[in-house]
This record gives sequence, C-alpha cells and structure tokens, in this order.
Amino acid sequence: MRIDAIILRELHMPLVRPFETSFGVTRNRRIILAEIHSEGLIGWGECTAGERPHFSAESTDTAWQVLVNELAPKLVAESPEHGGDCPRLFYSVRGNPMARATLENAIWDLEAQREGIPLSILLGGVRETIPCGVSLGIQPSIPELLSIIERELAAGYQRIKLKCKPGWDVEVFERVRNRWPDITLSCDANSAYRLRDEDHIASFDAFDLLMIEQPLWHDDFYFHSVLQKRMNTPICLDESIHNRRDALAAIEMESCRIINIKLGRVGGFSEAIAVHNAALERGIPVWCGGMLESGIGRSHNIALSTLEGFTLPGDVSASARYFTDDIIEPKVIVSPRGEIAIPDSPGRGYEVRSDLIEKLTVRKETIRAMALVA
Ligand code: OSB
Ligand code: MG
Repeated sequence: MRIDAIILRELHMPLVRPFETSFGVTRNRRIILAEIHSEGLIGWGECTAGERPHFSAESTDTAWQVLVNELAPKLVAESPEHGGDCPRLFYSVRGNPMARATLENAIWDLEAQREGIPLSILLGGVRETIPCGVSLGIQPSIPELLSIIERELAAGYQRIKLKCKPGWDVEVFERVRNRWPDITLSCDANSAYRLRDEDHIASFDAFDLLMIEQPLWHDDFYFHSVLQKRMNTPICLDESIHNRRDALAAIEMESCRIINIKLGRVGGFSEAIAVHNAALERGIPVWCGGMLESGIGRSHNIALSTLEGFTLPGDVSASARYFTDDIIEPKVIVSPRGEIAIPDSPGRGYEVRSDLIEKLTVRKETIRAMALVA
C-alpha cells in the first residue's frame, strides 16, 4: 500500500488517578500516536513507552526521536503491503520495540480496513469476548486498597492484580485474602526483589496467587528459574520477554509458567503472535498486559486478546478507569461479567475522536514520501 503521510503526535492525558508501581508514580501520560494515511484510509498506532525509562529503556522522548528520524522515513519510503512486513523493514533499527510497534500496529489496522475485516480476525483471533482483570497500583494505605478492590469486584472484573514491592506485599496479601478467600488474585513486582529476598518471595505461596509477575531483574531468565524451582506459585514474566526466542528460552529454562504479552514490549503484532504461538504450542498460558494506554492502544490490546492462547484475564480494562475522556468512540466498557465484547466492524472497531485528539496534542510532525521529480 502506498503511504501518503505519517502524522506523529504527542498527546498529554492526565490519568483519573495516580498509578504507583515499584518503580515510580505516573500521574500524566505523554502518549505518542501515529496516524498513517494510505489510499484514503487512516491507520492508527499508539506508542506504549512510559514518560521515563523505568519500565524499559524507552521513554516518550526516545521513541519520538526514533520514530521521527528513523522509522517513519523508512516506512514512507518502503510502502509495505502487510503489517507482517514491518519487522523486516525495521530490522536495521536495534532495540526500540515500543517505537517500532507504534507504526507496525497502525499498518495492521490499515490492512484490516483495506480487507474490510475486524483487526481481531486479521490477527487470527477466535474469541467474541475477552476476560478482563485489573491492575491496582500501590496505595497510600491498605484500607484504601481494600475499598478499590471492592469496587472493581462489584464492576465484574475476573482477576485482581496487586502491584507489590518490599514493604507492600505479604501484609497486603494477608488482608486481601482474609477478606476475599476465593477471588483470583495475582501480584506484580516489576523487578523489585533480589535473590537475597528468595525466602521472603517463597512465602507468597501461602496466599494462593494465580501468579507472581516479574519478581527479579527486568532482564533475567536464570535466577527466575532458580526461584521458580522452589515456589508453587507460577512465575509470570513480563519485562524479560522481548520476542519469541526469549519466550522459548524462558519456557525451556522453566523461568516462568505463564507469559504476559505486551504489544509494545515485543515490537508489535508480528512478534506478539510469534510469542503467543510459541507459548500455545508448549501449553504455556498467556495474557495481554497493559501500559496505561489510551483507547487506540487499548483497542489493539483487545484485538490481540482474541487469540486462542490468551486464556487468562488480561490487564485490559475499561477506558473510564484511566481517563475521564478517552480519544475513541465508543469508550471501552466492561460487562458485569467482566468481559469486553469484540467489535465486528472493519479495523480496530472504535472511531477516533479527532477533535479531542487535536485538543490534547502538544507536538506534531508530518512525514511524507519524497516527491519524485521527473
Ligand atoms: O508491569 O504490567 C505492568 C503499567 C505500566 C507499566 C507496567 C505495568 C503496568 C500495569 C498497568 O500493570 C496495566 C494497565 O492497567 O494498563
Ligand atoms: Mg508487569
């Protein structure tokens, strides 16, 4: 397909409430969107990089640089036919998966629109609804956390994930388990522990958690496998998994029994599908992670979650949990059964609110193919 123009924007979107993890607090999102114009259609992509390089090495600013100076010029020059062509096009750019995913996912969106089918179908999805969980940040106090859990359970969410770190773990799990002995509960440390905490982490086994996500170093496989050997609770890797080879290594070494797939972290739909397939073939359940996305990234996560191996509830939840005003129409809503219904219109299946996007834009850059001079 001919790429007529790529418009990159940075939007400022305040979160409804601060989100605290072991690596810091996010209050305001700085989100990059890519808008790819091709033969009368517009595909959208969202960059999931954080404001600071704390989850991974990328940030809004590094991704902006790589998108504007490297990836967008490459894409307009090449005119790919399929989303699946992008990894090869971008291969010469090392790292920067979140920047790469921004454009690749927009091309998949375009391709689905061109074919007149939902993105979920183009990806090979098999579900009409997806099961939803919530990720709850570290709170100022346990009573505040308990009241949030009460609200999310009443809303129907099927799994509660608690962000944790040293000092916000066993006491919290104990209080939550005392109140709700039977709910599906998990935790996510975002690499907050070290091997010296091994005994302490092993004590989480007492709380019947569905999984413990990324307890150790963000780039580790081996020590997670050491830890997994002495725990009953399945370890789930998030930060460590960047591609299919990482997933194979982690499964082979038994570093984890569950994998969190994030589109940005693995560089886009092609690699996300490859990680999914590797896990599915080996009986490892996967689920779709979240990165506090706007409706654009959220709609991509929803489409991805329809693949067969996504059997566990993801961190894909309602728009209103993040933003008072989401940039898509309709907003993403979750049913009282804790499910999102998959849209059946072509592409992502949600309209973009151009007026609102324009209003939230703080910087904008347009990249066009070089005009061919006769
Ligand atoms: O580790 O899953 C994570 C948010 C930002 C960075 C990392 C993570 C998260 C979340 C939030 O857990 C998931 C969401 O609700 O979008
Ligand atoms: Mg995580």
